[in-house]
Amino acid sequence: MPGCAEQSALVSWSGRYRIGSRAAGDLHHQAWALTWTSSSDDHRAMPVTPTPKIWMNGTLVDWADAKVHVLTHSLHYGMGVFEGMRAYETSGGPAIFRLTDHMKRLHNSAKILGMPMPYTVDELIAAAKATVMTTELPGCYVRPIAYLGYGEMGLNTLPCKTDVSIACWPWGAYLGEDALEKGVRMKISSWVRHGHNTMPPAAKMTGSYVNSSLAKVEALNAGYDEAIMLNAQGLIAECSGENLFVVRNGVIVTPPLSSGALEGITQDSVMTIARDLGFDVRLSELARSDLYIAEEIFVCGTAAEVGSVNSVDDRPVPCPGPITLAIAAEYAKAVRGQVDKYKDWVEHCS
Ligand code: PPE
Repeated sequence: MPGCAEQSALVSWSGRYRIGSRAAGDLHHQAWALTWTSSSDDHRAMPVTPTPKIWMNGTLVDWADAKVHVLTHSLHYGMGVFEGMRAYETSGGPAIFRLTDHMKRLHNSAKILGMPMPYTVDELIAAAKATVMTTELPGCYVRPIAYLGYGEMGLNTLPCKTDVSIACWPWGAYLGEDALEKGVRMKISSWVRHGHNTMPPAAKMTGSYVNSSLAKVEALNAGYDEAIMLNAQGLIAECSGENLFVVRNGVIVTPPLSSGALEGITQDSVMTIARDLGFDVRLSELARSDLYIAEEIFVCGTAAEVGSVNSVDDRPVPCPGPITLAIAAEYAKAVRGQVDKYKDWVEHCS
């Protein structure tokens, strides 16, 4: 405030927030204005680029017309389920990696939440392929979402109707272009991964991602790239948007669903690839100290693909590790239909 030097200083906090002036003399309210200064030129931004059509409840509508009402039930109460898939360029045109498995998981997520699904897995597969084809892009990110629509309010979801849409857009490297070679800086989050009796981690549901976003933003504001989340027992669950793998004594270990991890489709692909490459792979509990003394750590997910970790809580991790690089190279070929034994994972759109 002008004329109130003590209270007028703008304080930069972690270089990302600016804390504005406190109302002069108003010691009761201490109204600090907190202004988010991040902008879309931030390298961590993941902007959406429009494509021609979005599939909504059985119809391909123009991107600009794919709208919902502000009283859409899921917007208020967070009950929705979604998937993230990638369509890759292959010699046979665009193909969605493990499309059937993603749509089965979408159905399972809805079943866990007790949400009726108005479309079968096969109908959703056909819809996803048709939507990708409208983009005329060689590859893109594909986002199906099922949510409770307009017409009912209140916590009783039984009378609600499920709406489904599928959108596609080009989406770049989720953890940065050099995530594999240079690795990402990880921070153990102060936010605890939700438990099986709060928000079941087996369901990929919209509301759960509040937990992930809290962790992600905390990590970014502290100068890290990504967060590792512990479960209520203090064991490693996963990252805000990826599964985590740790190499110790030559063995590759990743936390299971029971530790609070999503049963990642990339995680499953990576386990198969790693075994086929001759590595010993286990689904097992991990403690944070396993991370600090790991030989290699990598993360994986549909959006992130395979990325290296270069440190956890400022303890350096050897990076990029040879096992990580070998798996990442095979994964990059598999998703593009270049590895015969994984060709069933590559589901062509035309
Ligand atoms: N854990 C979490 C919490 C998660 O969100 C993902 C995917 C995974 C693990 C890996 O799952 P899978 O894609 O089946 O291998 N996260 C999706 C959403 C990212 C987003 O920001 O939105 C993704 O990678 O598409």
